[in-house]
Amino acid sequence: MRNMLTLALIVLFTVCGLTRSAQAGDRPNIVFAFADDWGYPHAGVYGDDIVKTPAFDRVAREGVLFANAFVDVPSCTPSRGAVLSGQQFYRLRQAANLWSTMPSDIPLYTDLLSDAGYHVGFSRKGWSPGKLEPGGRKINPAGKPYRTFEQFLNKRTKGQPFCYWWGSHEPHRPYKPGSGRAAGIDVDRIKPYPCMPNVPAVREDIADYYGEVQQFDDQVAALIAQLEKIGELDNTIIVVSGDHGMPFPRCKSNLYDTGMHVPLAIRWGAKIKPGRQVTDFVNLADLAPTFLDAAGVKIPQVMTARSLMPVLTAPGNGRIDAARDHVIFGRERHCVAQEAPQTGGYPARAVRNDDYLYIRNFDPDRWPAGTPHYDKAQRGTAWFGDCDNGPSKFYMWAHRNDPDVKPLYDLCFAQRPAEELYDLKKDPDQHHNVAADPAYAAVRKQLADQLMTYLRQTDDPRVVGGGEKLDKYPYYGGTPSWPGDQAFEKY
Ligand SMILES: [Ca+2]
Repeated sequence: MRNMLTLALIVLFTVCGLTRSAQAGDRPNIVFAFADDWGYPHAGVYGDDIVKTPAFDRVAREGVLFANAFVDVPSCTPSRGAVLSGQQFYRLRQAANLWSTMPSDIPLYTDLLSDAGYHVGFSRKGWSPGKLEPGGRKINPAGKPYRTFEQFLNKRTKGQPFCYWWGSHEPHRPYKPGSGRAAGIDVDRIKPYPCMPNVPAVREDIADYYGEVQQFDDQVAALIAQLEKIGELDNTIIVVSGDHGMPFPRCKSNLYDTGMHVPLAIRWGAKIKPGRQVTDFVNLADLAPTFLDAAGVKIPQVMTARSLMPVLTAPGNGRIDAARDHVIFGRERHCVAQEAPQTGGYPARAVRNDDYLYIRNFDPDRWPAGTPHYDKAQRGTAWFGDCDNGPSKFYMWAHRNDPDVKPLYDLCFAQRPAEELYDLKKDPDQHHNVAADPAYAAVRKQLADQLMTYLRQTDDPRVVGGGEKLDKYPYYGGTPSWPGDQAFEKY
């Protein structure tokens, strides 16, 4: 009899798409604080002793810190689309690109949680930039818009679990020159990633970026304070991360760690043992099935990402799940920045594990940062349109023929071969491509096979056919363009 009752309950919860943890009053809230262009390792808890991130550090200290979190795409719209859909970006049709649309038939965790009774909303930058209408959606994929967290909270019914997306505008460009220094950033101690020249113009630019990272962190602190005030802190899954790396040359819109590797910390009251540090490889698309799993909502089969729940609830440190030993990611169109009349982006995919980064560039005739040409009447449409305009880019252009700068300029802006392979133990900065070195032939083949097998299994149109469509979808935004000769005078 008891067995029959148990069976009946299992059937009941299965029919409702719910598991035991999803019973009324037992479901966690979700607060996702998502920075715009915040790269690894720019947080105190990761050892950066220049930028101050006490709120992020607290989430890590009271929860779990991830050493190997990567975005799915180093570009705002598709990175956010992958997080929301739990799918590889190349399966999202138009939404694989920047300034696109999100087709309404793609399931998103936000909609599924809303259907399951959650109060769902966002403030500031949600799924963006893009247009809703062409995809047939009425509201932002991140939920209904609210000006503040408090206004969002005021609209929930008593006892209703909530799912909130705080999309900061920081540290996206433009920056107010000198704002980092004014915020107390120690400019002279800044060490740029080695792909950029270590000169005052670049350090000042990074200081301004750091200043905005601190502004984002202040916002995270305010979210935590609000949760404490309403007594929901310990029943809330707080996730803090960024949508891709910093908006600097060879960073944002690139498949190197400088574009893909992001901070990630998650706090969830007593459910996560405090102070844990894990090395499991995470693709931020994993957040969608994680949130559904935590809420007891069935994970749609189309989701290619995997729930992090086993990693979150395990007690240990280091590598929790042996299968989480790599991530696969890529990019398509960031801006419309190739030689006209090419309307596509820079199609590429990659696999990253503990030891290697292997990148497959599908069309090496294209330009990874966009065309260097800027004369509209001649050939180009946008001058390095995939790299945000700013002092570091301007400095490198102004000094591109200097012997010290030329090799770095080429790393950032020159064309790249079809295959890139980096030996991370010897070359953590990923500057020395060994794909053509016979000593690495076996490794190169093993990684290429692993990547291609996965892309085929997950119906990547660049591999199974139809990839040219990704070049032709409408682009609804603008592209950084030639700023005029006067922009370089001070460098
Ligand atoms: Ca962004």
